[in-house]
Amino acid sequence: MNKNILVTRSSMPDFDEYIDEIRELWDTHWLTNMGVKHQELERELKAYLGVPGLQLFTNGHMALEMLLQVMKLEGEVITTPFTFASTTHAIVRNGLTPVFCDIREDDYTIDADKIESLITDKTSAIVPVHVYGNVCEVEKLRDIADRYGLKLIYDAAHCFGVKYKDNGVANFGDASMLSFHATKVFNTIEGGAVCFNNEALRDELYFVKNFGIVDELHVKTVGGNAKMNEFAAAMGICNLRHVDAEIAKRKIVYERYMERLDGVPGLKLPVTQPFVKKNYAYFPVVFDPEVFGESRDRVYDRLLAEGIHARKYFYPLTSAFECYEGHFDPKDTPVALKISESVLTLPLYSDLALEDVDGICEVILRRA
Ligand code: T4K
Repeated sequence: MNKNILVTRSSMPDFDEYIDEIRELWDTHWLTNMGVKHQELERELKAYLGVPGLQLFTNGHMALEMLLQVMKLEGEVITTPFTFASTTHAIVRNGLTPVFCDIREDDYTIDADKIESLITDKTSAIVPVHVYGNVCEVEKLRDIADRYGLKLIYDAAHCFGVKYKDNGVANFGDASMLSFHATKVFNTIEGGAVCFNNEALRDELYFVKNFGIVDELHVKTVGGNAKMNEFAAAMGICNLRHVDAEIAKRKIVYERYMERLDGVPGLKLPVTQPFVKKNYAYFPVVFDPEVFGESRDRVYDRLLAEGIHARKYFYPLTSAFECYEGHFDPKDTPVALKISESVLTLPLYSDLALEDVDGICEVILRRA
């Protein structure tokens, strides 16, 4: 192959549809600070996601960081190192200590059976990640959180539109963060949200993303600035009209990968979880070099040589980042370490041509 294929490609509405959506902003000159587009998107997302409460943010990271702030956590937070930098950084930037729990071999989510041994009198919360759109063991996690009086806050950055037992996945836990980054199944260019079912969180989140301002005379909390602007919200309004069609197209691409790669010795493909409606956000493949005959890194290099930019999401583990050197030992989570060293996420987006999927699979299977 001699094409430049990136790991993903942003979904965008037709140019004219977006222009129509933003036209009124030239009349109102109201560009940010919870304007009409912001309010409309918030309403529409609540209905689409089936969540009682939702606050929009400038991006997923700030949504998570500010959510942890308003939860008033202290001490230690049990979480996964097999994630994007954001999850761990959000914990640390709140002055909290991440305690890393290992992940499950099959779906790469936090291993609920290993959490209790990590709980101390300093633990205040669990922050699991529905990584790649795979749903965590939500019932077990709820049970542990309840028994130990811990907050349960999900990083659901990958989970737009995912359902578990017919319930929007953002309904689980005390609150969930979604990312609407350009690379996600649903995007607002940059953007994110916190979904919650506790009404008390609504005002807290609203104030914290706008400097803690209540009104012109009152500033309630030490907030920051993480408001979604009107242009981003307008992009979301447009993209939301098409998101079901986008997910359906992703499914076709995903299934073509499954068809081409299923049963190949030494390759572990994404799992199908019971009761889960997928969003086909990522296509992670785990390589067993002994059986497949080639390492993940070798396959990555060969794909790159042919213009195919697969990505090593998530390598290195966040516990191995140089900014955390000396604080954690990645060997404490051996499953996560092994998966991070052997996983490759293949290109996946709604209009990736099926012949390109075939070409990518051919390169993978060719071996060196
Ligand atoms: N928690 C988790 C578990 C997450 O995965 C993330 C974000 C967050 C929290 C934080 O949410 P946000 O604050 O981002 O809303 C990308 C994304 O930037 C990041 O949102 C995402 N996770 C992460 C998994 O992937 P990079 O550094 O790999 O992005 P980049 O610039 O290399 O882009 C990847 C590919 O996407 C490009 O090769 C082409 C395509 N792309 C990229 C951009 C920027 C587009 O098609 N359009 C674009 O505008 O992090």
